[in-house]
Amino acid sequence: MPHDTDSEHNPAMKDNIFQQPLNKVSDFVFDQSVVRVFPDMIKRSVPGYATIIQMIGILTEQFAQADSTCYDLGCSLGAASLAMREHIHVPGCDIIAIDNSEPMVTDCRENLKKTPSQVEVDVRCTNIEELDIQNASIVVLNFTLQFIAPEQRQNIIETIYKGMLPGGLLILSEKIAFEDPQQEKLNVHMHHTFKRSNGYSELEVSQKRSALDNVLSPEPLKIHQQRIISAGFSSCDVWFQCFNFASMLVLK
Ligand code: GEK
Repeated sequence: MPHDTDSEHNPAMKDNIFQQPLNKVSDFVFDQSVVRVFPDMIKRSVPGYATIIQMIGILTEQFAQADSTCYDLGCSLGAASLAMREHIHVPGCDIIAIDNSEPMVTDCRENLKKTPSQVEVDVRCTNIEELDIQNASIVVLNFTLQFIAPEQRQNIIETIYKGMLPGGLLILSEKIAFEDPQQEKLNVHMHHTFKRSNGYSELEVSQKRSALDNVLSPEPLKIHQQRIISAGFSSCDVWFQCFNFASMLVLK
C-alpha cells in the first residue's frame, strides 16, 4: 500500500509549533520545523498574504523589463518568485531569489522544479545584508526587511536603489508599528483576533509573540517612507494594508 510518510513536502502541514507550553521561549528561527509548516503559518498569521502574492504577479506584468533581473529577497519557499515567474512575458528577464535559511532554499528549489517555465530562477542561500543587486526592474521585499536590524536597513534600501533600472519597482511589505499608542494597541489586538479566528490558541499567539520579540522589529510607515525617499527613490505609497501589515509600491 502506498503510504505518504513524506510530510516534509506536504504543503498542507499544520503549524502547531507553539501549541504546547514551553518553559522558555527561544528566539524564532527559520529552521526545518518552521519550513515544514511555513505555507500554513504565513497564511494563518499574515492578513492579506495571498492577495499580496497575487498582486506581485499582476505588478510583474506591468514592471518587468526585457533583459533585466527581478529579485525576491527573503524568498522563503518562493511564493513571490512563482508569482513573478508566471507573469514575466518579456524576453531576457530572469529571477534571483535569496534567503539565508538553508532549509528554506532547499525546499524553494524543489517547489520551483514542480512547474516548468522558460524563466530562469537562480535560488541563492545568502544574507541580504551582503547584497549585490544589478540591472533590477523589480525587487520584492515581502515581509523580510522586518527581520533585519533597523540600523542595517538604510544600507540595504540604498543598495537596492543603486542596483535598480530607471522605471524600476520595489515592493516592500512589512509588519508595521503605529506612532499613536491607541492605534498600536487596537491593530495588534485585531491581528491577534485574526490569528485566533484562524485557529491559533491564546497560548500559541503569546508564545509566538515572545519568540519574535528580539527577531522582528516593526517600524512606523513614516520611518520606511523617509528611508526610501532619502535613498533616492522618487515615490512611495501604501497600496495594501490590513491592521498592522502593509505593502508599499516604491518607484525609482
Ligand atoms: C514570501 N517573502 O513568502 N537574509 C536573507 N533572508 C533572510 C534574512 C537575511 N538577513 N533574514 C530573514 N530572512 C516570503 C516571506 S518570511 C516572512 C518571507 C515571515 C528570510 C527568512 O529566512 C525567511 O525565509 C524570510 O526572510 C521571511 O513572500 O516569515 O513573516
